[in-house]
Amino acid sequence: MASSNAPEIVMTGPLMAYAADQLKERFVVHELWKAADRDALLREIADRVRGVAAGGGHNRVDAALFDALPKLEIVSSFGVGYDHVDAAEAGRRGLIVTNTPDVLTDEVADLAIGLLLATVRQLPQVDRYLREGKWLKGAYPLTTSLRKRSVGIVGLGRIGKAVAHRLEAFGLPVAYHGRSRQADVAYRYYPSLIDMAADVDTLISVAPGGASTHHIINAEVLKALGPNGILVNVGRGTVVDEAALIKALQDKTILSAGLDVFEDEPRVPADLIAMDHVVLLPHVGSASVHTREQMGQLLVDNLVSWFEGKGPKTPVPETPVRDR
Ligand code: A2R
Repeated sequence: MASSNAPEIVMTGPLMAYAADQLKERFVVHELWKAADRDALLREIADRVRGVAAGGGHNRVDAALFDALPKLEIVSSFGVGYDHVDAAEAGRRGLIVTNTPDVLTDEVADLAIGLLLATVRQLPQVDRYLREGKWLKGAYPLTTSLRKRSVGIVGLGRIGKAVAHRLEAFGLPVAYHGRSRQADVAYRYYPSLIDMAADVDTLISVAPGGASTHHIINAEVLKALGPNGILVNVGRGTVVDEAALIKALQDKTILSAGLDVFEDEPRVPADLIAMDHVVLLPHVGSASVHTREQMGQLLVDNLVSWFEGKGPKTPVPETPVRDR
């Protein structure tokens, strides 16, 4: 238990015990999602709360919450993606927003490669085949292959580069699309996503969510990817026009997809679930004990560092870094 004069913070939703227990030792914690009357709790604590710990993507942290907490200084968010936090608005108000980058990069990149292999070699389907006793009647049909594939990465950031390094080890050519060419990167750059999709047969999306990436992988991009095309998405579901993807899969405009993220999580369209030729994961990119503990620690460390007057450890680019 924190002392009664410890800084007061709000948790917007549940966090893993590893992080929540540390927060409760250091801060007076108000658990917003548990309040019977959320607005009444916010009114009661408005003059005292200086921090927010934001877990996961479902509880929005936006102008309404900032208005309700006029003494707020910092929002420490769990995960590298922070599209559930209105960071631009926070920046306008001089508030700090932090996320948990880097500590999950390798884990998500590993998952991306696993999902790519699972999709190309149909690993979940093959597993089901064996369990259903079908091997006794004959071999599983031959699958497509990673051999001869070329990959376009949408969003060559920290995770995208870690995916690209792994693909190099697999002997696959890599290209990338982003808003700008990266001077220190030898992979082929495409300013146009549709041009890249036309030149490769495998797209891996590791781009963040938000307005600038909304539905950039659309019907035209999928058509350009073509009938041998495979889409892997480990970034954000909103980057892909899910309805267009479903149609492209149904019409065989592309071959298959491996998806760890969806537009309206945890709801996954029945049309996708009904398809046997896609691989669907429940947003588990960073979901190992090791990596989730590192992320939780960084969420805690950002708040501790801030309230010790040492500044935020990993502020997002939209927010000003300011000393207390
Ligand atoms: O556009 P650039 O050159 O700033 O490259 C960034 C790219 N990106 C975009 N690409 C295309 N269109 C856009 N509108 C756009 N906005 C950003 O995404 C950059 O290469 C990449 C993001 O890289 P990082 O900021 O290093 O993020 P990290 O750690 O790789 O994580 C990526 C995403 C997270 O935001 C979560 O949504 C997910 O993976 O876990």
